[in-house]
Amino acid sequence: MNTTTDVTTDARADARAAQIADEAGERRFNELLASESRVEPSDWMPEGYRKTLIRQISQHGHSEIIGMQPESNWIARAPSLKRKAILMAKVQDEAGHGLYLYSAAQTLGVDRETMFDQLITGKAKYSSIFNYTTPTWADMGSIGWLVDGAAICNQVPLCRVSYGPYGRAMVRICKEESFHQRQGFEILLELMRGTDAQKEMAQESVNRWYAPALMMFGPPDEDSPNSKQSMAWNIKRFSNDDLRQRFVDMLVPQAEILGVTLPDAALRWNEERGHYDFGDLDWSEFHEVLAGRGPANTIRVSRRREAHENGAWVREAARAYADAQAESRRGLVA
Ligand code: FAQ
Repeated sequence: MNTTTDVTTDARADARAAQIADEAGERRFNELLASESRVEPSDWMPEGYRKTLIRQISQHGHSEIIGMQPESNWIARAPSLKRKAILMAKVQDEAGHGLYLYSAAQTLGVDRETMFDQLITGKAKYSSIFNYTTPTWADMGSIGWLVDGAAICNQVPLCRVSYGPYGRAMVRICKEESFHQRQGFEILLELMRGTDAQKEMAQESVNRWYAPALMMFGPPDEDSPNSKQSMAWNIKRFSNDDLRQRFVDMLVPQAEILGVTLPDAALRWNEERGHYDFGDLDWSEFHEVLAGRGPANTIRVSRRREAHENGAWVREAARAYADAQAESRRGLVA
């Protein structure tokens, strides 16, 4: 009996079978991408694809969760009961978006505790925009109009992302984001139809949010290390600069209706290109914010950490309840 030879032969056969399965999986994966079909959790996928999706979806989920903070700052101070109810509903929607996104990321094999941990220890990124403060009521208008507006431009193409659970989550998220954008526009419109002080408040807020909103699309294409591969995998459908251009083209006529001035002296229609030209952004500010040195990075992460710690008893209770339910189901089966 030659056990060593048998084991080696078995290992070789297993490796060969795994290789054949990988080759077939890769062929099918490439076919799915070529035919604009969805890749589902049970399908074979390259490790890099899986990691890229986990990175992007979890960052996106974290952005929704951290993005609740700048607006929740105004729930208790909203100028009327109607505004308070609308703002509460919007912030709740953002919590919901975070949960859909975390669920989509979980289908790729990362658990929620790991994602939460990365967020509260400052290891995970979330959108730069939520590190800016909201000192005035008009900021609720600017967040809706500019931040949700940028989010829609970026996220409508994500409804066609190649990964099924992410694309399906995005369909619902985008419907809610477009409502959010309109409510922000309406806040600013009402302020711009108000007193001089209200008009000034709206303009001052737009002045602060405009450039950071343009930076939400990420660095210029030549400095975007992930774009090329993400576009080849049908994760990103347009480059950062293309989406930024679309956003500016969308904003200019809306700013005219509002009567606000976009704070960019270089902004003008370019007949030849069929687009608006706009000025350079201060990318050093973007990198400062990403490095944790934005106006509100510290407070955003520490608030989230506090909320997570304060919610420990809820997680414990939910776990105990789930265990009791499972136990009673086992009792019924036995
Ligand atoms: N902030 O190579 P790229 C919302 C990072 S949700 C922070 O171009 P990629 C709803 C990037 O992660 C807003 N980091 O990267 C709402 C990468 O770093 P890494 C969030 C940024 O992934 C509204 C590095 O720079 N939306 O607003 C940012 O191909 C109102 C190099 O960049 C999404 O997440 C940034 N702005 O493209 C909630 C949409 N930009 O990871 C409340 C999905 C870039 O290699 C109130 N995400 N970085 O260490 C995406 O489309 C993409 O991930 C991009 C970045 C476009 C954000």
